[in-house]
Amino acid sequence: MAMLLYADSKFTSPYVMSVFVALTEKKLPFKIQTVDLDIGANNDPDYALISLTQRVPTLIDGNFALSESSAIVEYLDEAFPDPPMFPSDRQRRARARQVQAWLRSDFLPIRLERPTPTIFYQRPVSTPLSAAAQAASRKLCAGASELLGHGGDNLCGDWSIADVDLALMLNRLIVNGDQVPLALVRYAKAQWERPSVQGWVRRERLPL
Ligand SMILES: N[C@@H](CCC(=O)N[C@@H](CS)C(=O)NCC(=O)O)C(=O)O
Repeated sequence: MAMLLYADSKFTSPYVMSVFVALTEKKLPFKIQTVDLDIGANNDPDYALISLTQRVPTLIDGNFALSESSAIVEYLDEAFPDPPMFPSDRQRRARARQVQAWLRSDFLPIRLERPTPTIFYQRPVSTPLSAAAQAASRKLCAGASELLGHGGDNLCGDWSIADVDLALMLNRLIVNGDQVPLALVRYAKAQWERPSVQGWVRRERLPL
């Protein structure tokens, strides 16, 4: 039976994107059910019965419902190991998970001032970054440059889902014309060309 992915109706959630990419990479059959976050449909009692967090993404696999994007991707990776979403080497895998957790728990000023509709609806903003967002941007670029200092195409050797998450965060800055080192721009661009990522980027979207 096809799995069901609950997604935001405008397809701008970076967390839904991460799960979409994992399902697509693994060529798993799945359907998408949209939830209109603009009207708070995620707080409807019916959705709360399905989604413990009342957020998207939530994945339904048979009678099992799971929220939190990184938990979903790890679940998929254990249930359907091929192709893997994380490096096989333990320390590289830990690094990929660290990056995922870091991107989800930090960089709030960037997320607020450079929201994902600026990427997926190609509507860059002209407001300069606040001092807090500039500091977050410096931290992000320093960390990403350090992680990619090996000169390879991916964060942790082989491609992993953390590359998608990092490219998304960098693109928040890049598409809005904020300063990002050229090596990171090239990295984000290459990651963005991945067919599974393009499958999300090119989705038909409702008007903003
Ligand atoms: N940590 C969660 C974050 C999920 C999240 O923040 N989803 C947003 C959309 S991007 C949402 O559902 N917002 C609605 C709300 O919180 O009311 C994950 O990784 O899945």
